[in-house]
Parts: sequence; C-alpha cells; structure tokens
Amino acid sequence: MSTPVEYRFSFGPWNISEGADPFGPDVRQPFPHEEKFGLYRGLGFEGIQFHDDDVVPGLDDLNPAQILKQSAVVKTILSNQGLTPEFVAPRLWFAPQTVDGGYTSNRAADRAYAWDRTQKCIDIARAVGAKAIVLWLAREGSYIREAKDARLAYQRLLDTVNAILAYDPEIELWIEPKPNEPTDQAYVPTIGHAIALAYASTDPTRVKGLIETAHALLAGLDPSDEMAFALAHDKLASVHLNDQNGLKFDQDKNFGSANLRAAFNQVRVLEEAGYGSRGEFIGLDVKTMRTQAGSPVTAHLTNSREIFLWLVAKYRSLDHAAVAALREARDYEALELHIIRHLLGI
Ligand code: 3MF
Ligand code: MG
Repeated sequence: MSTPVEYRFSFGPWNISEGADPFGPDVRQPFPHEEKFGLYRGLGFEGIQFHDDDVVPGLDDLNPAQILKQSAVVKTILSNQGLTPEFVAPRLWFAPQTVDGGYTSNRAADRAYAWDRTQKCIDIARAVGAKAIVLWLAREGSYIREAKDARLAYQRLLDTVNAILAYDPEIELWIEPKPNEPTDQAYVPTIGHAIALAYASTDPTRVKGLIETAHALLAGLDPSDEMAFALAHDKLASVHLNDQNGLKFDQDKNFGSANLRAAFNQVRVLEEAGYGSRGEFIGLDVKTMRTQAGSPVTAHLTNSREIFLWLVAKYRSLDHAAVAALREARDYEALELHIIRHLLGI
C-alpha cells in the first residue's frame, strides 16, 4: 500500500463571511480582508484561494503596473505567513458588463470586458505565484432558453479556454462546474461538461476540474462519482468540499453535515486515488451560519476540516479485506451493514 497522504487544506477569504443573506443586512462587522491572511495557519490551513479582486481590489480601474505592484504586496504577505496561493479566479459576476454572462454574453463589448478581466486575472495569478486560474462560470448560462444560442455559447467557451492557454504557456485552467444559481441553467453544469471542454481544447493537459460537493448535488448527481469520473481522467485538480440539504439554493454547509455517508464516500474515492499526493489541496467552500456570534467566525472552517480528517481515519480503519470479500460475494446487503456499523463505531 502507498504511504497515506498528509492532507493540505485551503479556503478562500470569502468563506470568512460577514453573515449576509439575500433577506437581511450583514450581521457582523466586516472583518478586514488583510487580517484574514493572518488567520489561516492557526486554523490549520496553508492554501489560499483567491478571486482576482481579493488580491487587487478595484482592478477594473487600475493599469497593469498598479496591478503588478499590488500583487507583489500580496505575494510578500503570503510568503511571510507561509501560505501557498492555490488559484486565482476572475470574478465575472459582479460588474454591470456581466449581468448576462461574460464569455457568452450576446454583447460584444461585454465579451471584451470578460476577456480583458481574464487576462488581468492570469497576470495576477502569475504575479502571486499561483499555477492555476479557476473558472466558476457563474453567469454563463441563461434565464430563459431562447435568450442565447447555446451552441454558439459552447463554442465561445471553448474559444475562451483556448485563448487562456495561448495567453500563458504554463497556466492551468480549472473549471468549477455548477448547474444553476445565479442562472436558471448553466452551460457547464457537471464535471463531464468541463472535461469535454478540456479534451476539445488545444492543450488538454492544462485544463482540469474543481468539484464542489454542493454543486454536484444541485445537479442531482453523487459527488463521489463526479470526483471518481474526474480522477479516472486524471483531471481532479481541486475540490470544494461542503454539503447541501436537498435541491435548494447553494447552501455551502459544513462538510458531512447533511449526509455523512456521502461525505465518507467522497473521502473514500479521494483516498483510493491517492488524491493529494501531488500536492493537491483539500479546499473547503463553507459558509458560516447567520446565527453564529463573534467576529471573525471561523468554526465552520475548522469543524469541516476536522470532520474531513475523522472521515479519513474512518476510511483508513475500514476492514478493507472484508469489503473486498463482500464485493466478491456480491452481498451488498451485508456490505451496507458493514459500512453503517463502521460509521457508527459499533
Ligand atoms: C459559487 C462558488 C464560488 C467559487 C469561487 C471560486 C464564490 O457557488 O462556489 O464561490 O467557488 O468563485 O471559483
Ligand atoms: Mg465553490
């Protein structure tokens, strides 16, 4: 058996939230962004995931020199804190130019904005030393089917992937699929769609996926199977572990908090594939509860990390020979009971 992986954990500063939801104002004082960097190591995290404007606030109004200057400041903070920038993602869902999507917008000026912003994001990734950009294609979809030419939209997404690969000869592109929210239907709803784009691109080795538990569940799919599919293609670059209680808004609940067995199976699939042995991070995309007191609120992050590690211990202490024998005998009733007993510790 190969050496057990020692996991490295990451999250994005947006996970230390101010407690806003669409039905009310913030419930905590804003926590200064720069002070978030100082929290990571103490919480057990060494990777940091960025949106481009987490690194360079207000980047739409800055010139290339200003962008590089601010990126260098952040790079120094990261090295002083012993943090690794895992990726930088262009935030293409805030600006007025992106109300109807960026790369797939019907308006040429909006598409030009999206491409300009993407180039800036790649410049920032390079400047802080991140090896990848992540595309969560938030508004690349539609609210009504007739609004866009979907076939053209797919072509535009592929053209964008190729343009990114051409713009920087080394950068990796990780696509984070999500089936809906904020759009009614997104053009890249599952990891299968993302991997199809990878294979259709000019350099499939640099196009990979990031799978978020809640996003897979919102697509009605099993997150562990989605991860296994990406792993089978050697295309699982990162994960956003969290949880989701049924088909509703994207909840970003603590990992394992809604379906512990499904969480166990995600851990099992990752462990079986040796995920993490090449430095891949266990990313957590979890939101705190609005009811939680204090500031900054970080318990959801440490709790999700802890639950992940407990499930790793559960997987490692499983009687693997017994599981193999029950598979062989095709006694899945007994296998299920074996798993449940093990999870319950009885
Ligand atoms: C939305 C998400 C996003 C992405 C992030 C990084 C705000 O449902 O999951 O979080 O994870 O943009 O790509
Ligand atoms: Mg996410």
